[in-house]
Amino acid sequence: MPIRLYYAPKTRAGRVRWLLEELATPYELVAVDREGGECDGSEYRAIHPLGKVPAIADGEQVVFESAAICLHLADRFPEKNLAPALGTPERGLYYQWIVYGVATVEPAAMATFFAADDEAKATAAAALGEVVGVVGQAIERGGPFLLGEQFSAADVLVGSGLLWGRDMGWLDGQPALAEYADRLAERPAYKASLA
Ligand SMILES: N[C@@H](CCC(=O)N[C@@H](CS)C(=O)NCC(=O)O)C(=O)O
Repeated sequence: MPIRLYYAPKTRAGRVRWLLEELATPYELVAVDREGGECDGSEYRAIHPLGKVPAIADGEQVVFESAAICLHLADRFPEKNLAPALGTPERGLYYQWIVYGVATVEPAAMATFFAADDEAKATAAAALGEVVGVVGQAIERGGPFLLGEQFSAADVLVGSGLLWGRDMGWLDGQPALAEYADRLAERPAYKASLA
């Protein structure tokens, strides 16, 4: 039975779809539309208690939270090499970047996106620039990916946020970061995930 991805376009479900494409494993998209789609309101809350996307059903197992789903899927298909081995220095860096993506980059991006006025937006954008600059410095020191030569699920987690920000001009003035985002956007799996 293929993995079911509870999905809505232009949401964090996109990063899970990208990872599934990188894994080249069969999956099924289940449209979540709270206004009358295949999986609306209360029925969907049996899958995700807050009614949010993404979530997956992998056989009987349900997982929600995009980072947890990506960590789980990368481990589930070890032969695809999207996660370093447990207990290695690379695994530590892998955790670092995945958590940095959701716990540090995302809140800074949200603060910029939802800033109430121009002054607040400028302040938030400056803070976001510093936060994503850390990613750019890491790529400059040891790219082309966050773990060096090895592309991993960490690039999907961090990269999905950067690609969203790139479209809003948030990577302007950060050439290493912009090149990293361009490199990710060229991946066939990323392109397939947009279809
Ligand atoms: N931390 C969660 C965030 C999930 C989330 O907020 N999803 C948004 C879309 S990106 C959503 O479903 N919003 C619909 C709603 O809140 O009703 C994750 O990474 O999965």
